[in-house]
Amino acid sequence: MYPRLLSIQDVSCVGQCSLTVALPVISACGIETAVLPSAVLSTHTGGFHNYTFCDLTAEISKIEQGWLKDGLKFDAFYTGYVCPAQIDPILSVMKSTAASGAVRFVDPVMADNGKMYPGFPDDFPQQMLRLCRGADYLLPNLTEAAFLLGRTPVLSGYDRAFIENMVKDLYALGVKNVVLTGVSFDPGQLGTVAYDGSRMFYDFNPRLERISHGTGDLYASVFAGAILRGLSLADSAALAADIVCSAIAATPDEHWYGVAFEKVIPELTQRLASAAR
Ligand code: PXL
Repeated sequence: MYPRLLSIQDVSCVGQCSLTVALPVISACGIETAVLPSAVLSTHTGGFHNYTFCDLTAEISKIEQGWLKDGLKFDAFYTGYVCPAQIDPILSVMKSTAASGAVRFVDPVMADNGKMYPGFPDDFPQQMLRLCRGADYLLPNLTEAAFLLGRTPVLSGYDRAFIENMVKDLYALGVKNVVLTGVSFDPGQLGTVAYDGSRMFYDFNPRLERISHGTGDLYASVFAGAILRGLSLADSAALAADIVCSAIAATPDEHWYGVAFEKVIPELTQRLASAAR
């Protein structure tokens, strides 16, 4: 099968996040990547101060109708940064255009470092939860995971039991696999835990001391591409983390607004090719 994925998130014209990462990265994984832009911003909201915002909610159902008339179907969906009013129209698109057995990746992009992103209302996690239920792969960071569960984020000082309970509670929301990012038991290491309902897979890398916007989007894009290329949950999570680390290391200091993922696309394609052998 040659899968076609639909990525639903914003276009931040400058800033290396969301669709400007997903489209090249998932395409480089050898997966046909279609896009449904949720909004167009001049830049992302993480550090730029003059961003414009054009909400494309009204376009979603028109686009859906066009696709239905053309008989288009998708084998996979990957949702990221979306607006609160878009949850229902997006659920409708995923229902009406899903090919049989379509896989859903949900990155509940809304918060980081204990705080909601600018412009999202406090009740957004309850809305986002509706998109998360039924996901094949749910990829929250620690802050998003806490908000989805209606809890106060705990960003340090936790132990394995705390993390594993949280991952099991996320799983119980009605998802098939959970990949929790931003987990750290040791200040020098940062990693993820993936859970398929029976096993927990930890993956850690040395923590790179840089604030990097768009790393979650790069992680989710590589992860989705790797899963669709047939890699296992644990291998996809580990590959995504390795690519994010390489991209951060390849990013010049003055390039504060995103990660220079372009430089690591050759590494990504080589890793996928050797995994297929
Ligand atoms: O990387 C997540 C993201 C996506 N889209 C927009 C954002 C952010 C994070 O700040 O602002 C518009």
